[in-house]
Amino acid sequence: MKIRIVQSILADNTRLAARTRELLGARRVLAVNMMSSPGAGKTTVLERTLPYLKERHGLSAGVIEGDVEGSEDGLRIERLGVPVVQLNTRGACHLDASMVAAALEDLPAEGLDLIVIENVGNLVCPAGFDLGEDLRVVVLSIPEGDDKPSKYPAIFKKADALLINKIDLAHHVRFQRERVHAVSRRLAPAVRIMELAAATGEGVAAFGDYLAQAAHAKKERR
Ligand SMILES: Nc1nc2c(ncn2[C@@H]2O[C@H](COP(=O)(O)OP(=O)(O)O)[C@@H](O)[C@H]2O)c(=O)[nH]1
Ligand SMILES: [Mg+2]
Repeated sequence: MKIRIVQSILADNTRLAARTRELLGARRVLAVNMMSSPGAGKTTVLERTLPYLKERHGLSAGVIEGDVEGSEDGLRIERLGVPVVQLNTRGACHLDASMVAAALEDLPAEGLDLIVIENVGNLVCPAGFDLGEDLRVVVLSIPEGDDKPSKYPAIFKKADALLINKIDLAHHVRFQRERVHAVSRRLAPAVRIMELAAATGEGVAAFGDYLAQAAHAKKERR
């Protein structure tokens, strides 16, 4: 019985995610699902990257913030002048497609080139839920340790891009970057790995350019 219930929820999720993909496909808006453990730097990456996308590439973003409670991250994004919807899952450790579909109704239907969904901080639960995104970006920060891709393979396996954040702390923490590169490439051979320090801005342009290229590619898709 329990298994049937789980299957029906997942089937529903897949259907809703497909609908979102269709909607954003018609609008030619790129959707990005950003995942990491709590504190890896997702919001800081957005605070740096969204202004860069606007200034360098003329691209406008909207953001969906997923948190268990609170609106701190939503307020951080709002301060950038970027349209944002804050979701509270009240205990759930991931966003699902129905939450994202509801949040989309509160973002402008016109004028956005991309939508970034900041998932609930967790390296396990978000891996199982398609939100209708085009790109999955996983952020791993140096202080979390270089063993995370081997210990939480599911999320790294589905990553289109891996951001290794907080490289400014590399001298203080034992972290073998080569190990992370090797394991994540074994899990996801096509993954694009970028190293950055969102706090200082180092490497942010490369990630911004990567998103800009994907957003332009979606616009030109027939
Ligand atoms: N040293 C350092 N700290 C960072 C960097 N990026 C984010 N942080 C800090 O890490 C903490 C968590 O960042 P936040 O963006 O809120 O992470 P999130 O929970 O993944 O959204 C904050 O104190 C940030 O200032 C970085 O590149 N270097
Ligand atoms: Mg955050």
